[in-house]
Amino acid sequence: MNTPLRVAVVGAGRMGADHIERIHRRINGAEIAAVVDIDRARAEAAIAHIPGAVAHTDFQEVLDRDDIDAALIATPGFLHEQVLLSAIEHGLPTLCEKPLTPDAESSWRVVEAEVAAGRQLIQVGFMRRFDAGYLALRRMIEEQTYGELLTLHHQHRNPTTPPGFTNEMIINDSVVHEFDAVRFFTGEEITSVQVRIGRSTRNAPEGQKDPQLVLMETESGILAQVEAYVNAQFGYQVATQASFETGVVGIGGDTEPYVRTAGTWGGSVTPGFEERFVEAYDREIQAWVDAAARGQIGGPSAWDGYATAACCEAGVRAQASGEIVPVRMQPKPELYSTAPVAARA
Ligand code: ISE
Repeated sequence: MNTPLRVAVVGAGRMGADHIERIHRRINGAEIAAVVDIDRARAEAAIAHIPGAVAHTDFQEVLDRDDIDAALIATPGFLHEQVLLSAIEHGLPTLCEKPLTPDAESSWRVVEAEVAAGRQLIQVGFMRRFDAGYLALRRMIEEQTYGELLTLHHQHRNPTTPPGFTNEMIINDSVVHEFDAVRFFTGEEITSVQVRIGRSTRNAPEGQKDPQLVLMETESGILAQVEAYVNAQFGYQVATQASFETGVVGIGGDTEPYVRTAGTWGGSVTPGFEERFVEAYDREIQAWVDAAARGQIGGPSAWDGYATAACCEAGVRAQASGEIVPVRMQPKPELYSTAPVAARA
């Protein structure tokens, strides 16, 4: 048996703690060797049950160790750039939760650092690429099972937003996944974004307009629209309907169990993204671990992180202007010349 990949998790908040449990309990070929969090007590609590794992308060302490093979970054996006650049400098395979960084300029610096290093080390946490429904739809698009894809209709509904979730975060934190999903489904870049804001729910916090309709166009003219509705109250729903020349395909619909009881029929709604995408997260992290053990990445790249950051930037400008805003991007470096990595089911 090969020795397990020794992983340092950076950030012991909601996603970090979730990934620590995942790697500790369900992922093959990896173990938690370190956790970094500015809050030492939180870091220690996250690994209290994992023998041998060490809590740190600074990523540099991890870099100074010689027994760490890979890093998983799960801190807020504004803290990512420095950790990513150090990871690249040290040749450390890294999975970075989305967003790669909060804006296109800093994401481009990460891409440039990888290009200078001459190898891809950063995988971005767009876990939906590992969801069975997303993979099935992508295959139908590639194989033209129902003819050409014409339009995409996405629903992105969250029950509520955490404190401090701004209007811009609807684009940067939620719609960012839809930008990546459209790129994943179509294999094309997004060329423009428009955002329309109409009547808002009274359940939105001060300053936030919810829901928002986002319309994007791809290089070949496919139109994709997203309803981003992040205070929908009822639960979590992320779904897509795709219209083809000879069929319409839906993914992310309600699943079993289907229950009849007390004069009602139906099932339950998933409460949040951890439950909705639990299998996708497991597959994502397994693919990353397997690839990192070979010094490679096993999913979306830093280029995908940069491209979605450019879409978000256009999206935020479109929120403010109501105009159709072109997505401005640098040319794609040769290092990323292969098509975006698709997960295999
Ligand atoms: C959250 O950060 C996520 O990444 C979820 O997948 C997304 O559905 C949600 O809207 C975001 O706030």
